[in-house]
Amino acid sequence: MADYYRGNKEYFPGVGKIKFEGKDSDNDLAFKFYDENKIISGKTMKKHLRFATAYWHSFCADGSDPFGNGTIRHPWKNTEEKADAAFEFFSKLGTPYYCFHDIDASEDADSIAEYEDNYKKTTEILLERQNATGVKLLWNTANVFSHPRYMNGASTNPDFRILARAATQVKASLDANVILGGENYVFWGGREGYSTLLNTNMKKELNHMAQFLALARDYGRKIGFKGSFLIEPKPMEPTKHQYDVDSATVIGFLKEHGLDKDFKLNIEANHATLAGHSFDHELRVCADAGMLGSVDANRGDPQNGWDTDQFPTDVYDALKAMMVILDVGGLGTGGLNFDAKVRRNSTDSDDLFYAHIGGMDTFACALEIADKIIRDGKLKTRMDKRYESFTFGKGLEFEQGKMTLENLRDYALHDSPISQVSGKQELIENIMNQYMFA
Ligand code: XLS
Ligand code: CA
Ligand code: CA
Repeated sequence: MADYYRGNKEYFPGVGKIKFEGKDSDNDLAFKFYDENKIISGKTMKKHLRFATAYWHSFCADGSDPFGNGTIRHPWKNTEEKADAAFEFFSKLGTPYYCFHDIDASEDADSIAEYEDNYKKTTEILLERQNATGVKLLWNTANVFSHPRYMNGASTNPDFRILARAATQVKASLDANVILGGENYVFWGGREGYSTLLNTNMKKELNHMAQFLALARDYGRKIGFKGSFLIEPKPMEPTKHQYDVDSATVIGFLKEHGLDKDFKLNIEANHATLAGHSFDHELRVCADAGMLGSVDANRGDPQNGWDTDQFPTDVYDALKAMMVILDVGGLGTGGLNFDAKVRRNSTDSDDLFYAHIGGMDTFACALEIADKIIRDGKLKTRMDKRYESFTFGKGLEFEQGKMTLENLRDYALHDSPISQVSGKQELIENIMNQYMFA
């Protein structure tokens, strides 16, 4: 029996199960670093990394861009064939999870009844294939940004009728999620924002968004959704200004509206770049707030100001991300989703495999190195030392809230002359390289 799923037809015939062969292998269709069974600090790589494949980029997108038609022709013709191709791919590659938008997997329709009916049938199709392969749903979401009706937003639309229409998609997506055993549910507000404040009541729109999210939460909990609701920040594109700019903005919004108990964040590396932050900055902000939910591991391009959704290949960047993830005890019910697409001119079907293999190997390397750095504890010792003055005496009293501003002034007045303390950045960066290339 083949160790991968095949429906009525095989969609990736030249490719078998992708196996781990180690760094000296010259088999392009093998993992060089990702060994799913390898134990890293008591847990397999598979359990640490919780990789997911994205339905939309891999099985829907065709390479088209604003200047040209699609270059990639998919052989699947309907919902069932697409699901067969997707699960064949997941099971050959070995990503234990997948993610989808309602209308990636299911056919859209103007009639709500037809849309819901399609989605119910699609859910059965997906469930069958989940059961056949053991591949699980990391998250799904509703695409309430592509259809022209959402041109002014979904939950922040100035027209209540559109907001209600968006609710039908979110409700149906939560229904599907619960049937499929989804571990999270995502909101990405691509058109929740504005293009000019001259026609926008921002306060009203933000209150509507919060109210809408609260209703989605209440409905989800009512039907038995136990996972995390996730908000995915992005500062712009397609909207000029998106309300969920970055982690700090989203966390403030969730707290202001009392949503921080049920909602966490889904951090995308590419969106961090667009927000003018680093990937590890965005992760760290969430981690420190106890709100790191999941990760879209695709990167942007430092020279482009748009969302290139490329597969991650930069081990240094992935390493800094994994250091944050391991530091907070792992991804929990989240995962590393490749919300990434092959380039427009990568037109062979095996390119999709190379892309994912590269991304998975990149994070496998990052995991091993991050684990070593954390276990060695050298960087942690250095960091702790930097803050040593808060561990005793007046520094400790300050941290414990026992000092007033006058106390601080009096302490400073009687303190001995202050000597400079170096941050040692260059040395630390050298140590990082030593770990990477040891
Ligand atoms: C777009 C977003 C989107 C979300 C899911 O930039 O990354 O794909 O992840 O709607
Ligand atoms: Ca993106
Ligand atoms: Ca994303």
